[in-house]
Amino acid sequence: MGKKALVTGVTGQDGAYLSRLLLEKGYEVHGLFRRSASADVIGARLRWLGIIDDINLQDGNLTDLASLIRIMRDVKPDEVYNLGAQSFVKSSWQQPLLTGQVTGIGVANVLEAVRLECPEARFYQASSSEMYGLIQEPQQNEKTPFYPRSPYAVAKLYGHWMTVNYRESFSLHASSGILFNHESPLRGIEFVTRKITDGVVRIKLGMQDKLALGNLDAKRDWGHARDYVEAMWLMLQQETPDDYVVATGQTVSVRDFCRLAFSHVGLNFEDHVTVDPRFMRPAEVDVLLGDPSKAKEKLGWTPKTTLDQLVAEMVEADLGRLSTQS
Ligand code: NDP
Ligand code: GDR
Repeated sequence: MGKKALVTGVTGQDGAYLSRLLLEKGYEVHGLFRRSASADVIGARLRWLGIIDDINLQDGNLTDLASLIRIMRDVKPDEVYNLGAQSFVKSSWQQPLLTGQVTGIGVANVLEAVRLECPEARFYQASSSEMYGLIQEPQQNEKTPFYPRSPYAVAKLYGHWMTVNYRESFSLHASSGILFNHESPLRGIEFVTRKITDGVVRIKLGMQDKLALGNLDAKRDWGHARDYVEAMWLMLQQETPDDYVVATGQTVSVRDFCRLAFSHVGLNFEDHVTVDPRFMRPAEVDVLLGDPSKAKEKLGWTPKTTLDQLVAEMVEADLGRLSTQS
């Protein structure tokens, strides 16, 4: 019998790539799916990957503990991947309490449901490099102290420590992946990389002339989501649960990401990018740079996709999407 996995956040970027990976490995995949009035668009990523009919969608919500208990009882998963979150940092200042409920308390809800209904299941928590925030070391590893800079990061820190605490208190096989930014053609349109590749293509096709962004000096360690979901799976295949940084070990500014993306279609970003204070944040994370040595050594994980390949894939995907509309 193949293993059963439950993925929260199944309709998001990582949920879609992880589900495809698990299906390829022969898992029975269940996904937590929250009811929406826009049901026709909500499964778009799973449809894009051609896997929506292969996933058992379970109606529930991270804020509704009863629904999580029911689903754990019905499914009895071998592995639980908690990817669901209010994941857009900028919105977390507009909706701090909701972000706390979903991104923070939501983790406690999933852990409780696992503890009560399937304590043998292995659990993965989607922790974030945002927890390093105002960085305390130039390159961040599992031992670097945290200094969150947004309501989102504060909520993630709670989820991270709850994962560690449930591992230590109840001997759950609970691991936390501290993932640095990872992108793909399935990235949400409001995140800066996808906003840029979508903007590049609209400008190239004559649909617009300018692209308004915020802080061009921010630097991030950007990898490909397809590579990063493999690290999630590898963590749950280890005998002992643990915490791992997953990153490329290279950091690049938003400005340089623009340069790469515009030049892919033969344009100069300086002719088109403007800075708009609306996209600045009340507190910024200036630079993130991860040290993935532990994941390399213990999981045998390395990123496969270079930044140039990532940018090219994202621009090409947006060209494919938008060419039919221009
Ligand atoms: P997305 O924003 O693409 O996906 C978030 C998912 O969470 C969606 O499926 C969304 O459902 C779901 N969700 C939101 N609120 C609820 C709720 N109340 N109940 C149930 N589900 C809910 O995120 P990513 O795929 O990019 O990221 C996956 C996880 O990894 C997140 O926890 C994120 O914070 C974390 N992370 C991401 C990184 C990255 O660079 N991508 C880096 C580090 C951590 P719906 O489709 O209905 O909105
Ligand atoms: P981030 O991603 O906040 O790192 O969180 P995002 O792409 O939103 O921002 C990255 C950096 O780019 C700067 N920036 C802009 N950002 C957006 N969204 N829009 C703009 O116009 C813009 N201009 C400049 C930002 O200020 C920031 O410095 C992502 C999410 O996936 C989180 O869930 C995850 O935990 C972290 O990555 C790791």
